[in-house]
Amino acid sequence: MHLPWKPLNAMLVIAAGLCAFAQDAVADSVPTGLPPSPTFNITKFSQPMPRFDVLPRNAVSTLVPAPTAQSNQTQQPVDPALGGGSGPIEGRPPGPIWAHQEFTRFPPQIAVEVSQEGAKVNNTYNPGVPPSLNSNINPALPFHPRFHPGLPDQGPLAMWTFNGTLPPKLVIGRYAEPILFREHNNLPADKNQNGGFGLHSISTHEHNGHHGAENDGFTGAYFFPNQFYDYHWPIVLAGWRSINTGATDPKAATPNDTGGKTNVAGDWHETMSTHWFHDHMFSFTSQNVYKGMAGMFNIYSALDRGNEAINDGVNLRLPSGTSKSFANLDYDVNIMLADKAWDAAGQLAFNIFDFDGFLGDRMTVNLVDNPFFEVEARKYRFRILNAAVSRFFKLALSDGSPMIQIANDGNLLPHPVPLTELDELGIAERYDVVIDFSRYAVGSKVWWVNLTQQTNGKRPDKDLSLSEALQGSGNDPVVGKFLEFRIVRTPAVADQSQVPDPMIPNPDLSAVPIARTRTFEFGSGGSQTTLPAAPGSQSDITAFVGPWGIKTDDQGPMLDADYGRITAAPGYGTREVWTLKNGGGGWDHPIHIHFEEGQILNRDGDPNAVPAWEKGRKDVYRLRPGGSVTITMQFRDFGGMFMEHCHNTVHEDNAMLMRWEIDNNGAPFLRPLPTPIATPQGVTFVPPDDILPTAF
Ligand SMILES: [Cu+2]
Repeated sequence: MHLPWKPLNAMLVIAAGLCAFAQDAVADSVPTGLPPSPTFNITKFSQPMPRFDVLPRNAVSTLVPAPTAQSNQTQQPVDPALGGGSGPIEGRPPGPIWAHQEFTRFPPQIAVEVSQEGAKVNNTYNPGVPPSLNSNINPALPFHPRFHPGLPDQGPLAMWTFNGTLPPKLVIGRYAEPILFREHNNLPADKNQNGGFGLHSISTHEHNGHHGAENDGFTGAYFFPNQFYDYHWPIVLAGWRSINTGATDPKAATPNDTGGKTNVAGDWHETMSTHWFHDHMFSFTSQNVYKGMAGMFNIYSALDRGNEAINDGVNLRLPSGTSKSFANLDYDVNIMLADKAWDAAGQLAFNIFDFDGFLGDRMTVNLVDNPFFEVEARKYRFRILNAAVSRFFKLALSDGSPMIQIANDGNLLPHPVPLTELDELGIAERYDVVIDFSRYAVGSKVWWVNLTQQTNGKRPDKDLSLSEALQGSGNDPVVGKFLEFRIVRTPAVADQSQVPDPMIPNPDLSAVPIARTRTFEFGSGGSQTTLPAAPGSQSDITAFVGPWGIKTDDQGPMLDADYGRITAAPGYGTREVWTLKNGGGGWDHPIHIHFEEGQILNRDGDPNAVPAWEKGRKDVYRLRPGGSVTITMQFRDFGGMFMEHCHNTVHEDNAMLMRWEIDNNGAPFLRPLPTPIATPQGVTFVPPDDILPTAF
């Protein structure tokens, strides 16, 4: 409360009278804790599902000012609502520690420039496909920021998105083509202008980019209205410093523009495909992501190039299309699942009082309510993202027929897995599946059904059978059919796609010695050891108090988040084994570890308990009630500070998050790294306020 930009916890927000919902009006309505979202008489499957809005890929020369390795500290006046005075135009922390690592080696080749702002009409929608492949949506018509044509437009304070518009945004990238992602913060300078929830300071995480920490959206490296932040995404294969350094392995390659490919350094077993990016503001991630700060990022490679016709012995030829050398979206569809709620005026609503988690009572796909999607009678790939705050989804087709899971999180699996019901999809997890619609008659319909009933933010109640879910659940309106596939025609061009086996085997770490083992227990009853602190001091800014916490290596209390605390510091280049334990209480926690992809060695100590769809690389590990997951990772290529946290974002915000960093025992990363303290007038650095005994 001492600084106008200090993150406020919900209790302080109540005290300040900022909340849109009087607490006594929250009459325990299931599942939202809010009055039920009024239907406005809209019906399911009465509007088309929009494909994502593809962000322009511009020349780097279009960026003014030009991007720089170190943060651009050119001064500008600061709005009085942010304390006045002057401050830097770029919110990235200054100096060499937060300079883009390997900026000269991997100079940006593509600029993607976005603005975080309030909802407005989209007049430049680019779905990347013709209307025939987008349920006949005419992209030339204004696209309104609304969940359904029968609902009002979202106001600029209710919804904050990339470029302020819908549909959600898609970035197209490929290996060896570094992207400079410049994000402008055009949110209101007055933090109270938030429609009842959300915070105007932001930090965008490219989940799970293998980039330097300065580009990871560190929770404490946030920036303010009227500033920008340059994120440098080099898009390199992990291991590029030590494996295949001569770029001679033909499977480690990137698609060129003419149907061929160019070799790149690194381990092809680390090739990634389906990412997303989202806000990571300290203690406000749940509210900001719910408000719309989320997009997806498809990464293309010679293995997964997004062209199903090129037969070069490397290309896996997954469903996509044929017209472009790479990144055909015709039959490769991004899907963002999120439950939402709205108030009596139809404006997005959020319950900031429930620290167990927040659930909506309306299902959205690509941020519209229960839509339909027209498909051809052929194979499609769907990249399914769970972008909910606290909800798990379990998907089946309404006729009980199979899907083929080909990827988990960002990574193609070693082998495709046919499934009639997918596993529960935890928050932030991604499952890529292939559905073959050629088995259906033209004119027929089939639906995606959510089988998971959830009425509490802690965890799912239960998974229903398909027949039960098709009846719906009186307790949970998000159970049941949520997307209608309409099989509208046979394809004009024969389906040339394949689902090959094998796809991408795991990297072989067996020759890398295990340097350390660590244990992290996730549970309730968190406490904060660095508070109370003097007003305006480091811990007062970096630490938070909430019911959730993490206990490390069985030492001390279950600790609340403090991004000034170093919890773990694996040595650069080393391999470690981490066990993630559920602290009990029947909760489930989807745990996200930034930067490095992990392999699950066992569940609950049993290597045979790892299901086939979890046998690839992962970045989110669902613990399941009472369970544990043991994983292995290698820490390499870049340095800096990263995070590990629950991706039930309400748990993350209150305060189940910790900082780890890669220890190089000296330059260029320093030991330990100083903590950035963000203010609109500039970022300063302070030493860590706490280092756990087993960190280094
Ligand atoms: Cu959790």
